[in-house]
Amino acid sequence: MQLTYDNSAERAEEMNTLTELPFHPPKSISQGAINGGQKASQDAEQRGTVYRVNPKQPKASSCCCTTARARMNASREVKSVELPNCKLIKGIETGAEDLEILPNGLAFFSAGLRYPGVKSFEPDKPGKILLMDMNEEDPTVLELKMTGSNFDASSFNPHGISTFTDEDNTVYLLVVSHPDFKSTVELFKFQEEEKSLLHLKTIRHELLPNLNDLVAVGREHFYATNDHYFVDQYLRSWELYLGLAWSNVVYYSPDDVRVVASGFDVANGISMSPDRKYVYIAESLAHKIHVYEKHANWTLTPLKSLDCDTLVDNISVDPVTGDLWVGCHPNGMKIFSYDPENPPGSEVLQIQNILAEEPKVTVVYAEDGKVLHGSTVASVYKGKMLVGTVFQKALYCEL
Ligand SMILES: [Ca+2]
Ligand SMILES: [Ca+2]
Repeated sequence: MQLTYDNSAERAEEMNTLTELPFHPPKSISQGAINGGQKASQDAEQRGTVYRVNPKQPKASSCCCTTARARMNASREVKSVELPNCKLIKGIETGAEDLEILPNGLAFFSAGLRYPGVKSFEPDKPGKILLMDMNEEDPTVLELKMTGSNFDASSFNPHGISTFTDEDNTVYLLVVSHPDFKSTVELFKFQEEEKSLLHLKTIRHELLPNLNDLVAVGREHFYATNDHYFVDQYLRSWELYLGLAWSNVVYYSPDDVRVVASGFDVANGISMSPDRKYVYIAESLAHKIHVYEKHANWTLTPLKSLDCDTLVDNISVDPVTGDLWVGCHPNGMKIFSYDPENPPGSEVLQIQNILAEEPKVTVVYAEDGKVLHGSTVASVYKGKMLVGTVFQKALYCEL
C-alpha cells in the first residue's frame, strides 16, 4: 500500500485553505471513537489550564482556537545559530530520525525512515541501524547486521528507538518500525563483538497503531507515543489539519497494556529523567514539552509543560546533567511540503533545570536548511553532539 502524497504542493495549499474551517468530525467516525477522542481532549484541556509554565502565551492545543498555520509554525523564519566545528556524517544521506548514545559512547542511529506525507530519497529501500563509537578521534558509522530467523529485513522501516541495559550489561535495542506503513516494535539484542543485532521479537498491539517513539523501562517494557489516533490515511489527514489532539501515550508490558496519557496534538518524542522519576513527552504541533511524574504502577500524572515556539520532535536526556536535548522543526509546513529550493530548517534546543520554575532554554544550533533539512534529534557525549534528520543527513559537532 503506497501512502505517500505525490501532490505535496496542492496539500500545502489545501492546508492554507483549511485554516478557517470549523470543527466537523468526518461522518464515518464511530461514536465510540468520538467519545474516546473527547476524553483525550478533556485531558489536554486539563493539562493546558492547570500545568502551564508560561500562562501569558495562548493555549496551542485546541482545534477551535488555533489555526493550522499557527500549529505548523508556517510563518516562522529561523534565526541562524551556528557552531564552528561541525561536519556531516559520511554514510547518512536518507535520514537518521532518531539516535541514542549509550553511557560508554556507542551511538545507535535509526536510518532511512519512510513516513506518509514526508519526503524519502530512497522510498524503495529498507531502513537500517547504524553504529558509531563516539570515543574515536574521527568517528564513522557502520551498518549493524540484523540476524534472526523470524525477522524480515526487507520491510524494516525504523523510526523511534530506545535502549535498555540489563543487570548483566546486555544491551537491548527497541525499534519502532513501519513495515507496510503499519506499526511494530522490534526487539533486538545488541552483540557488540559481532557488530550485529539479534532479532528476538516483534511486538504488535491494537493500542500501538501509529507509533512514533518509545522509551524502554525493561527488556519488553516501554512507554510509546502514538502520533495519530486514526489509522486510515484520510481520517489521519483530517485529524492533523483540524488539530483534534487525540494522540496518546501507551504503557506496554507483555501482560499489561494501557493508555497512560492522551489529548496530544501529535505526541512525538518521549524520554525519561536519569533518576527514572519523570517522563518527558514532546507534543509537536502544540510546540510543548510535557513533564509527567511516573508512579510505581506505571501511571503518569502531568506536572508541568514548557512552550517552545518550534515543532519539538525527539528528546534525548544527558545522563550526566539531566539536560534535555530536543531536535526541532522551526517550520512544520516545510516538512510536509518538501521543496529543495526552500527546504525545512533545523533547530536544536538544550533545556536545563526543567523542573525549576524557570527552566533555561538555549538554542544551541539553528539554520534554514542550508546544511540539515528537518532535524529530529540531538544527543551529546563528552562535548560532542550528534544531530539527525527525518530523511536527509546527520551532523557531528564539537560543542
Ligand atoms: Ca527515542
Ligand atoms: Ca520522532
